[in-house]
Amino acid sequence: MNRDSPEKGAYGDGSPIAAFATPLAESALAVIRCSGDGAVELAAPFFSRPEKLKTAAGHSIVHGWIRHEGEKIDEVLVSVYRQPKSYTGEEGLDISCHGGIAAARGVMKILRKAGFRNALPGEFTFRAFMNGRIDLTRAESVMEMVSAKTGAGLRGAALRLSGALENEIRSLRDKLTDILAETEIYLDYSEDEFVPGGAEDPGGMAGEEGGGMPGRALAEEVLARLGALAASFKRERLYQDGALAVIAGKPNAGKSSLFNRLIGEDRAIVDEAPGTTRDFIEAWISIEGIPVRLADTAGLRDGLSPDSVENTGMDRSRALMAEADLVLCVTDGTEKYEHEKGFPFKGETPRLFIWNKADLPSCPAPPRGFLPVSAITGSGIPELCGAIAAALEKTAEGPHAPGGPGEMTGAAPGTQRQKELIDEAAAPLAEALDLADRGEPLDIIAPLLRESANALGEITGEVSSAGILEKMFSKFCVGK
Ligand SMILES: Nc1nc2c(ncn2[C@@H]2O[C@H](COP(=O)(O)OP(=O)(O)OP(=O)(O)O)[C@@H](O)[C@H]2O)c(=O)[nH]1
Ligand SMILES: [Mg+2]
Repeated sequence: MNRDSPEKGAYGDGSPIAAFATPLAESALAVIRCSGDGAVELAAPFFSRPEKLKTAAGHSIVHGWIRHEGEKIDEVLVSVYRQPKSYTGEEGLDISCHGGIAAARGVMKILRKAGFRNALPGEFTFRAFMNGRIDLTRAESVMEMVSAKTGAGLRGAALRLSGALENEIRSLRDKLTDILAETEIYLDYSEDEFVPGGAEDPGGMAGEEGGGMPGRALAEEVLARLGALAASFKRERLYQDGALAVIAGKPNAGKSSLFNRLIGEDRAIVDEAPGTTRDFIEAWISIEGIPVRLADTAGLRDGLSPDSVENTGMDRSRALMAEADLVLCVTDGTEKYEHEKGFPFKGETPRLFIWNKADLPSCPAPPRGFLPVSAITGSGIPELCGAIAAALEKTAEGPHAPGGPGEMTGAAPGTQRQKELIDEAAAPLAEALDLADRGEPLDIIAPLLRESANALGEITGEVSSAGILEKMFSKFCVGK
């Protein structure tokens, strides 16, 4: 790791930093976070009880006033952290001020005077990583926790924060390192001496079929596990980023009524006249833990409408459907027209067929493949939500995706960076196995194993460079 002394004001310069940890808005409390060697000494002269603060034990709270030149700025509680038992691993203070903009800003101004500089985005977590408090997967999960939209998304992030991915990656890397160590031993034997599984094969690691590669079965196991991790990524993203579900159908089918029912409020205008919705409306909801961006669109007529605004609305509906992860095709069950299954969208996007107005006596039982619902009474809505979640899960499911909707089990990558490095670890490992199959010598196989192990090391941060770290942490929010 490059630990050359960085410029002043840059990540890792070690100077005392401070940042708002809560949004600057009217609120009950605001928290300002400070970290850095000597943080307590710096803040003490601006605190009403300087000696009390200076002698406070780690993990204790001191009550007092932030003051400057005799003026009381705000009454605060200061949580004191002593090195290395803090989030960053440095000495630190969390100052709980009164909420709102003025008090928190006033305290921050004093901290600047005291010598704290503004923290850069993610700088607290950067320091936690540099000081060995957390690995990179845990550092990234901190941001995932902050941005999680649903309970399921939070659970996935919490699993990573508790080290599920770190442990898995470290164990895979250890296995690769073992294989590499064995390989090095074989490389020390001259080729004609070496018989896999023979007297010179110290651990019998070359495997029964030979193939000339020590720890072959173990390498295959690692490769399979990397494949499973990569496959689980899509599902993780589904729970973190969410999906777009578009409600579409003929005019008057009850799309806006269904939209309102699903979001639980009267947002979209409902009217008995067809062609009511022109522009699409959207809202974020949680469906069985999946964040869903739900859109209500203008009804699609066969052919054009005499109304040009409605035609523009229909164009927008089609464009949105093309973008969607799932189209909810709503049919008015009481209508006598042909319920062509493909209507109203013929793209590749997964679809669910909904038979609306099931509450009306004139509504017959739905044809096969249609879900009967009533947007008015709410009947069939729980089943519809289940079907939406299942359909979205299916779009995101890799061959090894574990658990049912909302269930977060075991290790899975949560960020694009982690997923890419998992792929970068799998590719050379697959190549190594392939070369071994073809009887290629170990001296060209060993570097591929090393490449794979290095990619895994980058995931946890055991292998990293200052440039990569700065790029990564700069995407964090300030105060984290
Ligand atoms: N009985 C009954 N009426 C419904 C149901 N869903 C919608 N309606 C009625 O059908 C009419 C059209 O409903 P909307 O929700 O505006 O239909 P839409 O598909 O959004 O229509 P456009 O925006 O014009 O394309 C309204 O009079 C609703 O009250 C339902 O489940 N049962
Ligand atoms: Mg509508």
